[in-house]
Amino acid sequence: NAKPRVAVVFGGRSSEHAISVVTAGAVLRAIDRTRYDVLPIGITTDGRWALTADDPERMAIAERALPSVEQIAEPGTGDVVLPVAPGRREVVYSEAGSVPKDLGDVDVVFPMLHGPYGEDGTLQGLLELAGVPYVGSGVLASAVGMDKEYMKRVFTSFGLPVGPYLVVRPREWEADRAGALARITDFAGEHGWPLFVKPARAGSSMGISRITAAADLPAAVEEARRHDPKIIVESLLRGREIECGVLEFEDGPRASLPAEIPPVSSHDFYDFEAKYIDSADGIVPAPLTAEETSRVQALAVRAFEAASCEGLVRADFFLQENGEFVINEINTMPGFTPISMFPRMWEASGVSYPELVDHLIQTALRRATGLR
Ligand code: G1L
Repeated sequence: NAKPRVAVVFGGRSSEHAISVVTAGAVLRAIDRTRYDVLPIGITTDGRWALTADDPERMAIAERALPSVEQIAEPGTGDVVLPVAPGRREVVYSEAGSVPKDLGDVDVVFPMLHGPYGEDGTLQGLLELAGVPYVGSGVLASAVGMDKEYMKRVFTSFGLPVGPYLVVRPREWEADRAGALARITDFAGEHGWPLFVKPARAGSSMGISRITAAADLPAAVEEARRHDPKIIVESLLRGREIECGVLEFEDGPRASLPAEIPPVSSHDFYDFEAKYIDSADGIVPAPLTAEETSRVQALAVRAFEAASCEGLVRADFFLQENGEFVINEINTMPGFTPISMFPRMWEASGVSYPELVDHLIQTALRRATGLR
């Protein structure tokens, strides 16, 4: 009789707080209320967990103003707590000096947080400790998806082609800056300019520089190190940008039709909402041959398996001039509004947005917590 209770956790201390709120609004709108009860839990920009209004209308962009958890938090529900104790699944909230109030059981969590402490495996670890099933990848795949070095190492060991890269670890930079810079310059000599200098672990595109001369390297490394003391240097991958969605079914992962992201032309006009939320300009399905399509789909499924992903992943590739695909990265929490690439690729593959949300919840409910 009881409907499964879905806690949607969103917002957070991230530069992409508003994107998370907007996306959670779309998910809340799509969840079938005849099948599930919903508990919206927002995390404010200063890190407080709060119950929020179950009101998707207030979670949309209105007159170019971005929504936030602060605006929709239920008064007096300051510190919602997911108790960290196996076997206990109640969500409680407490106000300072009061007895925690039981908000009832949670059967599954839909985590929608960007970047560190959201999609890097830490929230997933908290939910493992609490014994609460959740949508999407577990601790390992989430952490691998957040660390560009280990992502490439995992892909390589599973036979997936990756582009040239070089890692500068914190100790090397601190002990031998000149040696590290020489190593990067040698790398440029071998693979050519431009280089991209990036934080190894970062949620968004922050701290990334495109460098065309050795003189600009020190500043680029320092900038990347502001986001992560470990940095990665990549050469420019030439080719068409192709993405593919992977969804876990009962009999294993399956790939969607791929999409193509056209090269950005600087004078293009971007709708505020489309640019802010996710590239709405992708071509779905990508104009590829049937052979290219099945080849990239097989690589996407292999990437899902290589990183031990669960639920879903978006895999991003370059189709080089020689006809070979190179994997650029995977995203365990891809853009997820109805106009984002992952939902659009599945829509084109016969899975509507509400069906996608339902499928992810069902997949999470089907698996137990613990080792799997
Ligand atoms: F739970 C899922 F399905 F794994 C999931 C969770 C979150 C998929 C996609 C997202 N995406 C987001 O939360 C975000 C793009 C708004 C920020 Cl990472």
